[in-house]
Formats: sequence, C-alpha cells, structure tokens
Amino acid sequence: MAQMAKHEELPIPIHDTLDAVYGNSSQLDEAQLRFNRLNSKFQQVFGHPPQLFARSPGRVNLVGEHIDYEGYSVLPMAIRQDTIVAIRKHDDGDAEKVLRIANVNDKYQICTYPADPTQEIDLKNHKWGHYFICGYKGFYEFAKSKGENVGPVGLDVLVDGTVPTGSGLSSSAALVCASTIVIMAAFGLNFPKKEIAQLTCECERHIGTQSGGMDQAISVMAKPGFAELIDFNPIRATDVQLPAGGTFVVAHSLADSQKAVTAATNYNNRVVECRLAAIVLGIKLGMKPQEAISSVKTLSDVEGLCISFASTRGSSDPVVAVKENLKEEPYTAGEIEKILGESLPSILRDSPSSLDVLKAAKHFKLSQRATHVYSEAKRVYAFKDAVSSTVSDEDKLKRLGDLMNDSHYSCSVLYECSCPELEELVNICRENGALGARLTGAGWGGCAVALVKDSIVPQFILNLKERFYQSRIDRGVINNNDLGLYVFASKPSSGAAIVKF
Ligand code: A2G
Repeated sequence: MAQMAKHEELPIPIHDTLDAVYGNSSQLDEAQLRFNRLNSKFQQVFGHPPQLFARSPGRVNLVGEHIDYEGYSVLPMAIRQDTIVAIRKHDDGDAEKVLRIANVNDKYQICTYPADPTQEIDLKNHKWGHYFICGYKGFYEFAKSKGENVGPVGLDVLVDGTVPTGSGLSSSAALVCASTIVIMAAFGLNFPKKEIAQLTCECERHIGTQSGGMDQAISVMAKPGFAELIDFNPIRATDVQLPAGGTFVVAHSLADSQKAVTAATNYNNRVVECRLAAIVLGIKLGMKPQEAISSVKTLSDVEGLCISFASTRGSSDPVVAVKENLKEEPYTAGEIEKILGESLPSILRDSPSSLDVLKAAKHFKLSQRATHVYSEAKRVYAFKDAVSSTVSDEDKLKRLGDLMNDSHYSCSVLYECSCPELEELVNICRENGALGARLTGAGWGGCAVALVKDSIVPQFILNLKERFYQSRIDRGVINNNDLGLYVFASKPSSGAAIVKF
C-alpha cells in the first residue's frame, strides 16, 4: 500500500478558490475584499494585473520562548491574520531589471531595489521592503543549490498584511514566507514545506537578527485546528490537539517590539549570551577551551555534559549543572575571556551582528539565560505531555495555564525580555480569570497570550478593555474602533498557500 507523504514533505498547496484557503468562515468575506483590493491596486500602481498570490500567517507562540535558536523545540499555532503578496514577473528579456515593492497600506512607501540577488541589505537604513529582499535572496540561493537555472528578472509586487507589526505575532516571518513562496511560484517552482521552512528561516537572518526557525516553520507548516510542536535540526512539525473548553486570547501591550532595530541590545544580545554560556559550561564541564570555542554554538550542544554532571548529584536536570558551574553575578567580558583564553571579538568574528552586541553590552548574565533556556525547553515537553495525558480537559487546561505562568516568570525574571506594559497586561489577564498568561514572541513589547475558559471569553475581553485599554483609548494611543485588532480570541489557523485564479 502506498504510504501517505508526511504533511511537512508536501509542497505548498496551490488553490484556485479562496474558500479552499480560508474555509467557509467569516474570514472568507474579508479575504474576498482583500484580494479584490489587491487586484485593483496592483493594476493602478503597475498598470497590469498580478499573475498570482501567496499568503502566509502570523503565529502566537504558546510555550517555548527564546529557545528555538538554541536548538530546542517550541509549540506555536498559526493565527488567522496573514500577509498576502501579489506578484507579476517581468519578461526575461526586459531591459529594466528592477524590483518594485508596494503596499496596500499607504503608510508603507513603495520600495525599489535592483533585481540583483547578491545585493547586501542596507541594515543601517531599515526599510519594510528589506523583508521581501530576504525572500528574494533566499530564493536564488536555494534555487541555485537545487540546480535550477534562474536568472535575475524584474518583479512587481504588492503586499497586504493584517498581522499587526511590532506585536510579537511574527508579521516579519509572514512577509518573508509569503514573499519567498510567491517568488518561487512566479518561477513555476515549489518545494516540500520543511525545506521552505528551513530556507525562510535562514533568509530572514539577512535582516540582521540571529533568529531561530519557529516563526517561519509554523507559518509554512501550520494545519487548521492544531498547534504544532516544532523540532529543529531537521525541522519537523507534530500536530498538537489542544484540549476542549479553552481559548487562547491574544492581547497587545501596545508597546512596540522592534526586534530588527534593537537587536544589538535585546534579541542578538541574548543569542550571544547563550552562546557564551554554552562555551563556558562546556569548559567547566571538562572540554578544552579551543575545542569548546570551535564546536559549541548553542546550549543544546552541552546539554549532555550538563546532564552527566547533574547525575553526579542524583538529578537529570541540566539546570543543576548551571547552578553549580556558572555564577549568578553578571560576567564581565574580561572574566569570560580569562576562562576562554581568547578575546570575545576574536571568538565571535564570524558574526558581524555579534560584534555589535559586544560593543553594546556592559556584562553577560550567563547563569540566568542558561537556566531559562533549559527550563523552558522542559516546559515545552511538559505542555505536550499534558495535552496528551489522560486527565480531564479541565485538569489539562489548568496544567497548561500553570506552565504558561512559569514560562512568563522565566522570560521576565531570568531572560529579561518583558517590559512594564506586558507585566501589567499579564497581571490583568490573571486577575480576570485567565488560567495562565505570558508574553509571546520575542518580547520587549508586543503581545501577551492568555488561556481562558471558553465560557468567560467575551467577559474576559470586556474586562481587559476596561482595565487595560480604556485609559489608552482615552489618551488617544489607540482608537476604540480598532480594539478588535489589539485583543482577540484565536483558533489554530492554516499555513501558507499559493493562490492562482
Ligand atoms: O522571537 C522571534 O519571534 C524569533 N523570530 C523566533 O525565532 C523566536 O526566537 C522568538 C522568541 O521565542 C524572528 O526573529 C524572525
């Protein structure tokens, strides 16, 4: 009997109707309007209609924060908000080889780039169109590696995104994934989802963040009705059916999380701290400094050593090794260099963005960051185990809520990626009946996610409005009519798709 191909090995689905993409939900009417608007605006801006479209969703991460780049599994779900990209490829023979990238939202000015896949992205001058270029560069690198003979051609592109930017809901990955997929489709190419997930993860790094692959993996591989356990190296997705009776409510703290702009002090800083923590742990646990420097990149690389150490203390928890081998006071660069026997700029010379981190960093909190990563990695499996356990749905929901609360504590206190607005919002969620609440995504602003019993969702949202949003509406931070964009209940939605009418 022929074996069914695994979901992640299938190519991106190609649909010729919108109900195949959006289902028969209320989203369908909205989608119809968006596609009509894309068509007419494309015509108006470029003077001809688009050839085809791709869409890719944002995501909310339920548990497993800041551990994907350390090689650990995470557990997100796709949300219904997405980015649609419309495209028309110029003829190969056209003299003008240029990429014109426009947006239906006039806030984003049209960006123009040469159709040169080897161009460097100007990181000092951040533009929204850079995310498209990530996909453009990634596509060419990937096509070349697959032996496809594709030369640079001009492209007309129009983007329509509904994932709020700076929200921690992965608007950037939705744009990078939709861009990469639409370019592939314009060249008549398609590949297994897991390969596109890997490619889009790597190509988004052209923007200067040393990100992991969670956002792109879920955006590409999501299935409606399921959260996904995402493993890395290699990328894999396992369906997770969430227990009945609970809903995830997403709420924006209204503090902007600008990852690409603050990378040196926030996101990339933590990646570097984790790398240094891993190397120092490796040395403390018996590796030669040169061996550790050349072979240890992430905390998962030294997890085995940590567990062996912990076993000498009657435990299997890598955090035991962290507690005994890394001091709690922050390390200075000089202290780390003494342990490593080499200067930090020399160790990190392969990564210009890490050198920016070194310039900006005063000290390095190795113990706290490693404790977060190892404990958060465990929480992901505890979440997955709770979901598949035999206890009642009510008990499952309670356990998931507790894990979300623990995750938030760890993000806030050990990883220090929260902010006052998120703390206020998470507390308000808990005071109003959430079983658990936590920041989601990179943090330093953006959204919280709360697990709420279905029966209280409408009242819960009303309470958030009163306790968190009303004062901000009064101060003009947001408009009352837009509240639904900032706080909403979310069901697991579908992944990327190509649309060709
Ligand atoms: O922060 C961001 O969303 C990262 N994605 C993602 O990889 C993950 O590390 C997350 C924190 O858990 C990007 O930077 C694209």
